[in-house]
Amino acid sequence: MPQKKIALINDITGFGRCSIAVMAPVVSAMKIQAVAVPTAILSTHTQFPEYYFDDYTPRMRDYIDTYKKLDMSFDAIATGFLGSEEQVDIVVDFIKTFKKEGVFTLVDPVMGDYGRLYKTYTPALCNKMKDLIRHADILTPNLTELCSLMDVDYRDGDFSPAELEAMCQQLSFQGPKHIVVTGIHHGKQIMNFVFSRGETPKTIMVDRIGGDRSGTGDVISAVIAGMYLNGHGFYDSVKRATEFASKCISYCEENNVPTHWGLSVEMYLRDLTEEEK
Ligand code: PXL
Repeated sequence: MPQKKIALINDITGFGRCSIAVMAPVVSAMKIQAVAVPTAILSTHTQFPEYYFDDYTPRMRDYIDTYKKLDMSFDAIATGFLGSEEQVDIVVDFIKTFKKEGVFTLVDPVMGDYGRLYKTYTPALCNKMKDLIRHADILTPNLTELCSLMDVDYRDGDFSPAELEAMCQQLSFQGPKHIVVTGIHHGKQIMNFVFSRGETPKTIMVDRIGGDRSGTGDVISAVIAGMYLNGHGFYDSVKRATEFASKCISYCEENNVPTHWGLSVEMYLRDLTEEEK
């Protein structure tokens, strides 16, 4: 079987293990070739008190043009952190060009966390993210992002399964067949709400270990994309992703890794490599 390729449309951040810096090694461990399509270049991510942010929007069209001219193909497309409204149009154009039969798109509508939007995400950019939803097969919002996409007031974890299902249902009508709402606080546990159109939703509970860690969503999206691309079902993909993230988080807690340094995925990448049958 030829190796599969995934286009990672996301930022490149030097320090902090988020986005492409953490997603590329994760999918590589799953024997998938990662192709970086940068949306911005940062020295550290935006949770640090200081960061250098270089919006890559003006150069993205030329960058992507070479892939068009080379008639390049991808097996999957995963989008994440976006730096400007114009970028959403560029990403939609990328998907329209490269999403051929059998290619799936995972959209992580990165916008915020704990009820707060990230500093670079203006209300206009969040609004524009709604355009991207229509092109997603898989959507991986956290609760903050789900509320923002649905124009619902954020409440920390306090949504019933019926409310979550109704919101996912509405989003699913717009495009994505599979949705996982990640990181919902549920007492001492974290709930991940797994929705697939036409099926009864399921939840995956994991123990809450220490505080929330930046980059967790990126690791989870990468494992889901890799698993799904390797032929696993959506629920199994999410389960594997949450288990892997939990293992990395435990390591970080035990070793006092600061919460904004991202997950120490390097310690467990080998767990993701499946042997040939
Ligand atoms: O992990 C989400 C993320 C991605 N990229 C950048 C970020 C963040 C979260 O803060 O700042 C640049």
